[in-house]
Amino acid sequence: MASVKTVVTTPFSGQKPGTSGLRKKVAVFSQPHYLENFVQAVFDSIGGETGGEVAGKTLVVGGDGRYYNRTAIQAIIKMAAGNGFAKVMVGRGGILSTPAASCVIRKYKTFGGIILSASHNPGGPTEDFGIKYNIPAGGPAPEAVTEAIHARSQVIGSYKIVEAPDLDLDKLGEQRLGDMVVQVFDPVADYAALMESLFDFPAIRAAFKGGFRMKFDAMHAVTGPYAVEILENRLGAPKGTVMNGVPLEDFGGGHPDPNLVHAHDLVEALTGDGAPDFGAASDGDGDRNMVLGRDFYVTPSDSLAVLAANATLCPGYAQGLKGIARSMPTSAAPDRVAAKLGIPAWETPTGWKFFGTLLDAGKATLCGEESFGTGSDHVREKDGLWAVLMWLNVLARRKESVADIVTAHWKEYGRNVYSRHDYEGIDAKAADGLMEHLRGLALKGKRLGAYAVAFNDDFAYTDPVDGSVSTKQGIRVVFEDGSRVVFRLSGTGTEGATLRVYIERYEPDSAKHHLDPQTALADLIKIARDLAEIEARTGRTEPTVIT
Ligand code: G16
Repeated sequence: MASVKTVVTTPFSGQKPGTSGLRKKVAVFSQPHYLENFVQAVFDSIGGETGGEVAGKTLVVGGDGRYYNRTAIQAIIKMAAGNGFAKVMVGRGGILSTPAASCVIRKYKTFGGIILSASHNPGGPTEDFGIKYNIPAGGPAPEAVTEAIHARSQVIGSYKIVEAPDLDLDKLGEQRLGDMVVQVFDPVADYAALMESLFDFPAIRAAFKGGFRMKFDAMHAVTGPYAVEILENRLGAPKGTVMNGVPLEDFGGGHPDPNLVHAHDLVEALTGDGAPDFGAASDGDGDRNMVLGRDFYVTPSDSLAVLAANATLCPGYAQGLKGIARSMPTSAAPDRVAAKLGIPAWETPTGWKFFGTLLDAGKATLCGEESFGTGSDHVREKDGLWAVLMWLNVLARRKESVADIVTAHWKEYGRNVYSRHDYEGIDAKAADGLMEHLRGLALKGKRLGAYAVAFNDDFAYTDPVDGSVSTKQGIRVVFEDGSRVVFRLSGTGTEGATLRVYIERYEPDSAKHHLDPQTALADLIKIARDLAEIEARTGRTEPTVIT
């Protein structure tokens, strides 16, 4: 029996999980006791009254491979042993994409898992690190759990850890740490098998054989090994289909965020006559996706709507959908598909954790967010490669281009013209002041430019399954014709504040569907800037990123 050491510690302020776990600079995480305090707060919170409920249980651990991943994993394994877990399952090399972690937690019915990632934020010694706990259903811990973890972190006085040499994370198979088993497993195999059970692999294989071409940009992040195995090895896409496929601790110095700005290699590859038919990228931890056709960008909101409308072409969804869920700032394009299919459309706050109860209760099958997240009830996280495979399945069966499929969709349903403007790294006080100012406005019945305001509010949500209430989830200004502007502060940044402005207008006239969204939305963009006094309050005249 290895000896369990109880280490005396004192609380750190600010160990409060945000939209998706605790995200801080590496310098913050690598202070003595910082990571350990948070992990002990997790174990205490999920361990019941006495903390003893983790005894004998299995925990999944893995991360996106960023700098500090291996150090954190060694500490977590030793703490799991110190707290009485029977087994830790860790992805080889410490690698485990967020959706693959959810898959493994569910498949092996573990007592949840700990995922190390700061998602799309840059990695490296001076960059970001993150940690979150996922519950046994496979999804991110709901707010009640994250609040309990935060509360515990503020009163913590000690943590338990086994003193032992580091484990070999690169050797598949079982090792022992005292009484606990450490199983190093192939992080790709279970996930790849799940994908194969959902999608028409023979049809996709035939498309590649027939000359269909794609590029997948793994952005030097976690999806590289998954994409190579699934796209190149199992589906027969030519070698080199996966770009930037080797996970690096600093993501090659890039920003692993699959959008038009950061996935520039991919955007370039998909431009021009000789470009491939299809392009896709995923983020640091593999849960986000961006989808492109040749010279054509698909917004995440449209992507969810198109996938929902075509879902029955995929074997895993051939029975139809139970419902579609989207986050509030996501466009209403998926709602139009739900209405046509006669199934419910759900509107939740931003954050994948809010979809969990709907998926568990069988109220929704597909869900998605404007922030490049799409997924289904196959796991309880958004899933980048899953979305790419679903698109491949639809393309292989419909044998049309991405642009033709999306424009035909707009023709049938009308287009929800949509854009998001991000103002990154603004002063946190100025950002809070701006939100307070918006909260105080009474706009109902007023005219702003050509638009009459139907209502404005701060979005609040009552979960239809468990009744939990979440308030202050974003300011909405909704106009009589259904157009709207939405304002919220990002919950995932680590420096200053990021203001997100979401702009949407419904366009039924297909003669106008080709217009650039920035042009089509110009008057609403101006209304949003004026209303929030963005320039006066933040000093910014233009957004940092437009998607
Ligand atoms: C996380 C959540 C997403 C959410 C996004 C919003 O994404 O998992 O569900 O939509 O944050 O980010 P923000 O609060 O910055 O707008 P990820 O990919 O960072 O885990």
